[in-house]
Order: sequence, then C-alpha cells, then structure tokens
Amino acid sequence: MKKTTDFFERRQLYAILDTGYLAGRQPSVVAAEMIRGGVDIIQVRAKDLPEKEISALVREVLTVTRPAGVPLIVNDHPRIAGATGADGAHVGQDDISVAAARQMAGPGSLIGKSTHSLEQARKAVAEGADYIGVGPVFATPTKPDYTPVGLELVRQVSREITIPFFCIGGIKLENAPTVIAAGARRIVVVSGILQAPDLTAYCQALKKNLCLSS
Ligand code: 3NM
Repeated sequence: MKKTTDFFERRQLYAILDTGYLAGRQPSVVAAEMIRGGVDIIQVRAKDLPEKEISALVREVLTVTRPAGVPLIVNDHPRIAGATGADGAHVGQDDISVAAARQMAGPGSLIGKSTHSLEQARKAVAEGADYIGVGPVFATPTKPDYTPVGLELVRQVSREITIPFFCIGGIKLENAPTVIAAGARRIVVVSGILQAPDLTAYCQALKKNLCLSS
C-alpha cells in the first residue's frame, strides 16, 4: 500500500483485532465485520501467541484487508510485518526504535509508536514515527498496568503534535465524543468493538462520531 502525504487524512477509526477478545471467532470474519463497519486501519495484536501463529493469523487477516484496501499493522513484530507483506508495525516504548522497526518491516512500511506523555510524543515524532498512539486516555482492562493519561494529554498533544495521533485506551461509543471534543480526530478502539453485540453497527456509530466532528 503506497504511503502518501494524505494517507491518514480520512483514516480516523483504528480497530485492534486483539486475540484476547476473539472468544472463538474466526479472525478474518471479525476483520470483515470491522471493515463493513467502516474501520480505516486494523492492527493484529496477539500478546500470548508464538510468532509462527501470529504470522499465520496475519496472513489470514490480510486475505480480507488487502482486497478492501484497509492497511494491516502488526503489533510488536515488525519482522512478521515484513515477512507477511502487512502494511506496517506498531511498537511500544520498551520495544525497538522506529528506525529499526522500519528496517525489519520494509522501507515503505508504516510504523506507529505508543506514547504516554507529551515528552514521549515529541520523541516519537523526532524518531520518525508515521503516527503515534496517545493513551491510555481512560483506565482499561486491555492494558491494566498503565495509569490513565486523561483528556489533558489529548488537549496538549492536539495543540502541539503535527503528525497523526490516535487516542487509545478505554474509548467506547459513550465517551468517544469527549475525547473528540478534547482534540482527537482519530481513535483506536479494542474491547468496545470486540465486545459489542453488533460489531459492524458499533464501528459505524464510532465512525459517525468521528466524521461529524471533522
Ligand atoms: N495501548 P481498549 S491502551 C493496546 O495507551 C493499548 O498505549 C494503549 O484497549 C496505550 O480499547 C491500550 O479495550 C488498550 O481500552 C486499548
């Protein structure tokens, strides 16, 4: 997938296909429902799987995301992104540098980085990240050991950071408007989407909130 300067312009809803919330569902079916709901980017996040299984999972999800033109990002494993032909990788603060991740994932890959403070956001920009995650905005069982950064960081980042930033952590349909009002144009949602009774409708509703605001 070619990265252009306006690559992120209309990409606002980022869903994470976290294997911890699959509850026996087929990953490619879940990805297809997300795409039908209008998600703009999908990430595969599999904290407890061996690399071989993550590769297989990424390849399966790619059969759905590729034809739809939805970029697929691999959490934590840039090498798997490179080997499978996924569109990029997402790294955390304790992981390898953006440059090292890009080298492993391939020259045209998208590299995102998690940040939890303004300082970390500035550093990720300087490191050359294509986008950053900012969070966790609210407390979340998906990342239980992290202290929420709150809406104030969203305000600060939106005032200062000029690369695309995606707010993440505890964001649901009910509180998405407050995050958007604090300056977010882009959000990442994990459990809200994967635990919704109608995943596609939930994505559509989130997307509507984002589109209405920009
Ligand atoms: N990263 P949910 S918060 C994967 O702040 C992740 O970097 C975060 O899951 C960060 O939408 C988070 O279920 C969990 O709260 C987001």
